Amino acid sequence: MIKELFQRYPHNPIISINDIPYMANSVFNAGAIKLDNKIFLLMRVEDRRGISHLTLARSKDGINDWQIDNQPTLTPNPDKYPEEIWGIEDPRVVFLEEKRIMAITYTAYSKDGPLISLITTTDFQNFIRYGPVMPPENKDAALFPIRFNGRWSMIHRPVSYMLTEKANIWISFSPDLKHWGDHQVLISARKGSWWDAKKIGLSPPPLRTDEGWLILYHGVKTTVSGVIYRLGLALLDLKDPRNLIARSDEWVFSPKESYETYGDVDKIVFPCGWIQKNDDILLYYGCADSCIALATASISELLEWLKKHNSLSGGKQCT
Ligand code: BMA
Repeated sequence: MIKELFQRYPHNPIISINDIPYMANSVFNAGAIKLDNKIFLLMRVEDRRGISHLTLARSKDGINDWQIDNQPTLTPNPDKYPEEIWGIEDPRVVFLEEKRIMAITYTAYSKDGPLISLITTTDFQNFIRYGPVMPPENKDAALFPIRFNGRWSMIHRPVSYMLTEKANIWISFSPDLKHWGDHQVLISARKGSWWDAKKIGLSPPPLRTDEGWLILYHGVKTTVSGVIYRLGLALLDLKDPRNLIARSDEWVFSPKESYETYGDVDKIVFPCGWIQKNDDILLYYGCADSCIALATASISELLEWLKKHNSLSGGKQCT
């Protein structure tokens, strides 16, 4: 059998609703970060009303013995932040090296649609809320850990239904994390029967490698039996992330196991976090909007594969 690039942990899922110490509907899409030699997952938990909040889990090896908070870590605060009325979802956690703080970008589900909000913290106990940083409709945002020519940079995914049926990945810049500009399209959704036609969005935050910023993104294909969320790879220039160096033609990970194909929303793999351990990565992904699973991959193998499957090279560009 041909070896897949991502290997599923054999005892998946690693966290499901029965592990949550209070009543809720589902636990899925989690941001991930390593702190004080522990791996932290900031998990999206959907309550039984349908409103999501974020709850922290921690483990020494990032695989077993997850200690989960007895109560939500971050709850929507619609009194002060009305855009959080229908919940907070899908966090991406990035350590900002120069400030030595964690930046959490997440979806706030407002009455005008989903938008991007930002929170910073050093300890997951005290939080500084920046409020909305991108207006609706927008999702799937993460910061880069460093500045580029003095400016912070964020990848995100706005949606416009005016002229295009597609939703593309964008990149923007800010001097202070609060005010964002110089917006431009970074990666476009493909068309027709492609696995990433229709909608694409950043999955975990960009990962720095010797060859560039490694991007894992989700692509949505619409079929008569519903949507399929799969994952593909891209690479951005280390010094100027506006330059797309490579983009995979094929997907690299797709729903296959029963916990990925059946749940509140079928056929979804949705990572919001990954942790680097030397050449390996631990990828944490939401499955069918119902539980959290783990897959591993080798960074050098991903980069090697991406070179061979780069749809931007050799005139193979096909949309
Ligand atoms: C996306 C996001 C994710 C969700 C996925 C599948 O738009 O809202 O939170 O996992 O849809 O339902």
